[in-house]
Amino acid sequence: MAKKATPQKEDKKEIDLNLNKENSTETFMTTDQGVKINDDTNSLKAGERGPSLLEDFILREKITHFDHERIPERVVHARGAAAHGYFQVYESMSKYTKAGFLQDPSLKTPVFVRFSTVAGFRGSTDLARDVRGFAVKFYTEEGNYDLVGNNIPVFFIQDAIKFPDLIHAVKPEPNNEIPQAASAHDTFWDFISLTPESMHMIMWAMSDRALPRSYRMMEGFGVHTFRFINEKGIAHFVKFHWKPLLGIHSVVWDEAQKISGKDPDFHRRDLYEAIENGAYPEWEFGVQIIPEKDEHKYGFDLLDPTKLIPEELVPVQRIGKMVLNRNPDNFFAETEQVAFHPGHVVPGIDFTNDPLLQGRLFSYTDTQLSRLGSPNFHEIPINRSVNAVHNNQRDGHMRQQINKGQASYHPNTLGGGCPYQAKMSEGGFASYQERVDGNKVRARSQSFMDFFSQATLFFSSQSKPEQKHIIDALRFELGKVQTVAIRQRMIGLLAYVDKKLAKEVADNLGLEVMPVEGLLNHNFGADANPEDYQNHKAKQSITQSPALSMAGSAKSVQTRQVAILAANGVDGASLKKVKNAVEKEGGQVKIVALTNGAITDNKGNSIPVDMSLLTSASVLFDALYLPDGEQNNKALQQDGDAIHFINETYKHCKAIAADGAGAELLNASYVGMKIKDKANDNPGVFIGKSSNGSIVADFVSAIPTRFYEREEKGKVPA
Ligand code: HDD
Repeated sequence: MAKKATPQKEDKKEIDLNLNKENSTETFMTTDQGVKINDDTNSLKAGERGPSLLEDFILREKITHFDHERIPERVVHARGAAAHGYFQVYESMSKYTKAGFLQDPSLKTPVFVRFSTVAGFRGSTDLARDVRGFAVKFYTEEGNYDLVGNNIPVFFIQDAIKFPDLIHAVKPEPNNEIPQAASAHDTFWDFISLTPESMHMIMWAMSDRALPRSYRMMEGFGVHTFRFINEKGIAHFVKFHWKPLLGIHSVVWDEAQKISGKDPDFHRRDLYEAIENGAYPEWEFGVQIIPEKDEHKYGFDLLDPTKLIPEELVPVQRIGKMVLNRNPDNFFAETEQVAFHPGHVVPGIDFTNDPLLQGRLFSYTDTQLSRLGSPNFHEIPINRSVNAVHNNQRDGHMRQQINKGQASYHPNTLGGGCPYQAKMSEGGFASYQERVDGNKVRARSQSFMDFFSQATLFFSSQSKPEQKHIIDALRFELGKVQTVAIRQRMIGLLAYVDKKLAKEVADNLGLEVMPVEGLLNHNFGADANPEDYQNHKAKQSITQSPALSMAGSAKSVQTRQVAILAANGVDGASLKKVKNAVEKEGGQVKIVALTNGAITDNKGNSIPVDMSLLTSASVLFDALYLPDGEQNNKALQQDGDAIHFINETYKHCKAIAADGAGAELLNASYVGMKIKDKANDNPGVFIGKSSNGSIVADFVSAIPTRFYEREEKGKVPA
């Protein structure tokens, strides 16, 4: 069980941000120069019907500012949402690292966390099939530490030099900018089919991990192997994890596509509302620690970002907790302008030679220069360190700091030698002294040449429904690819992962499984001999890793959304009973009715409606309850949207309960046919009487569960 966090006393970052906050309440409107404005709605003109005058500084200022409001969006991870919070370590990690924020369990380190999709533009949908960014900025007393990770523990490529190619391939195609926020197109799969190292990541990206139910219900990973360094200078390798306390949950693909239409802000809204409602998202911080002597113990290279260390081999120690408890005040100022960088480290944490990480260490500052426009982006309030900044960097666009004194160089005497360099004992950062020896070569290590064994491990570790979803995702994605040769090459690659998987995808595409010709030729320099770079499928010490499956994840009703379909005449007691039971467990209930406004129950009481069938959809909920009442159920039976709502809830394998006459409404839907089918045991469908309590507890505990068994019983028309 997670340990309880102590209440927050003082958040240094919040205090720091407050210095820049503006509040217009009870104030006069002014120009940017502070001059009070008398008329903000009419421009200055030569006569009421005459031309506007250049002299109108109020008009010019307002329009000029507007004209320059936009900045370039992030080249990747453009769409995201963020929140403030804090991190607290459970016990001192001094044995492994001297990082100050990992020493003292009573210390709360402020954090700002941004979640994102990768491929879509800023205005794209949250529910794209995509990797999710999980970037954490720790405002530590020793400066900013950024853990810029994803919700998937591995990556597509082994070397940063291929990153622009990967991203060009996945982004909308350059001739017509189609498709938006989707990998299901020719250029992506063309690149992937020529990049066998991506196959492990592809298994993850085609799994339901790429369709999170909520940012609050996904894991985070630092991906690369990093180093912890303790006070004595002793290093350990470390992999970072974030474990969500609500468990890991996903939606299904059909649902994701529909959410994208019904509420493209689904994840953003979910995060924002959870925090506004005081249901603060929480993750435990996990580490896998590997002594340096074990560097070559695992049959794969710790520097290879397409590999993970199975938790069954090196357990994840949960060493602290992160709580997100405050929404940003201003999306642009905070969420948009925050600048993360894997190179923002503090003493006690250092890099490894992972060639993907090494390239990232260049890219992030570089991209901020074009995105935020100045080397002074560290002075933007959301980015500035809570530890004071003193150095000889000077000037540049939009400089905020007013550096005093004559000397802006080091060494100096005129400034008294200040600012001083800090000894390691005074907290100065000194890079880990790793011995490195080698020829200067443009090459990849032979130890990276195992492209498939962990892809196979991942696929074999999935539950049956999870495997089915991967197969369906590949059928969908490759089915959207127009070039048959690309589909064929992909089938060939999939056969290296799992023959049955390849066959099932091939059958759907009307193709045969055939070996890939010249599989690896494309991955090396023009003069390289492909024979030197053949895949060696390494023997794995395990064939199953249950931690890779979401099937056994913790399930909590907290913050889950339940729809109650109701109309006039609803049995008020039946409605209230389930509403109260759901809310008692921390779930939320919305009354969905034929129209907005209010409905009247069987006792004449008015019940406010939360959403009409027009403005809601089953895909926005986790479960459905049909309360008792003759009149209301008759009215709903006549409504096609109500029937569709039920069918779709069933199709997406969610819990459904029907109380008393609610069963008649259920019978009028497709589910009715399933109920009559004696061979079907109707998992997740609860029919009975709420008055004797028979269905309430079963339904409530089923809310976070998906009953994927239903998918084996044929497709639901919805
Ligand atoms: Fe990256 C943004 C995560 C590889 C170059 N990356 C970015 C963000 C996340 C990641 C979460 C969004 C940060 C935010 O919310 O502002 N990136 C990763 C992970 C990778 C990875 C986990 C592999 C393990 N990235 C990667 C490579 C390169 C980049 C190999 C370039 C060589 N990433 C960038 C970038 C971005 C970025 C272009 C775009 C916006 C930004 O940095 O601030 O520099």
